Amino acid sequence: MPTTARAHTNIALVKYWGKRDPQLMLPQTDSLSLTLDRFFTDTTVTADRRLNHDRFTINGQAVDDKNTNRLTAFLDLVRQLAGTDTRFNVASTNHVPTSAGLASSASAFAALAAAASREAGCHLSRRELSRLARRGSGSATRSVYGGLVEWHRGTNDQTSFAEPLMEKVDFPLEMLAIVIDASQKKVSSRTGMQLCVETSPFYPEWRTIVESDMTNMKAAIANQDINRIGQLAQENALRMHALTLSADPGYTYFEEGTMRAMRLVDTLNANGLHCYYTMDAGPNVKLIYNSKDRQQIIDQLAPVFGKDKLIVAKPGPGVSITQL
Ligand code: 2P0
Repeated sequence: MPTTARAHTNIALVKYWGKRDPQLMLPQTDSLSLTLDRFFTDTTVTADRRLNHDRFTINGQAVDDKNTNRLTAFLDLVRQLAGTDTRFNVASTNHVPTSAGLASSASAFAALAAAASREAGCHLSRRELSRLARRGSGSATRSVYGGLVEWHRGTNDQTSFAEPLMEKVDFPLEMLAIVIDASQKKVSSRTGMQLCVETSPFYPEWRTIVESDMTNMKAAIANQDINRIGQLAQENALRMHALTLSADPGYTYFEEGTMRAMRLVDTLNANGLHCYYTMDAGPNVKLIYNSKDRQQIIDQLAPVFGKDKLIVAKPGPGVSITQL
């Protein structure tokens, strides 16, 4: 019987940017994110004893050799857990608004971890699932849970997992993605973060900054203080991006449109319409604001970026086994 899981992507408010152990996928720092309702992956896994290698499709297309190797290595971990050598047929569909460039390995590996482990006969706890998803992609560790989620960096495979801070977000925190460029990113997160760890003179400082950002962000969440959450997320994102600028060779994920969005948000803020920005390993900008201000913010952004480039997302749920 096939098993299907659905997982939603997440956007970090305190970013994960660097590994301490690339083999075990242990991060350098803790991180904290918001799982979103709007972007998700459905993955169906079918154990098939007749196969002599795993087979993968994403949105109906066969995946290339590099990704096949990465996905097979992940399924090897699942087989190890389950004590089986069965091969799997994996069909994954990303539900992301057309060519938004926001597809994420977070939802992909969280859904694959859930569907494959269940199909292999393992009934993992959510903590075990979070640890397993981590081995596929760091940010997937957090997508096991809904709402506001903390990933403890831990010191080994057992202790590096995510936990929910607030699974059901009961205050009006919202995000809006401005799609600046939907094409493939030029420097992958994996390569980019490793370069920063190895070459940015500011990297040691980043570790210290994240410690205080985690403390301050958790306090802001406890106070349901959306402006403070936004301010902290914006500062944290800028400092993460300062690592890319200060790497050797230095580079940036920002494009002209990214800068335009940042400046516009600064102006809105100065005029009393509170919203804050965060960027990940790409040029797209995500705004953080109180949902009551959504329409006013859209009215200001739409003439500059186009209404079809603005995607509103609310807090979303954790991973689940689904029947399609
Ligand atoms: C994050 N990002 O915390 C950070 C902020 C992007 C910027 O996690 O190498 O795809 O698979 O662990 O998780 C993107 O990196 O990287 C990411 P791997 P991943 O969300």
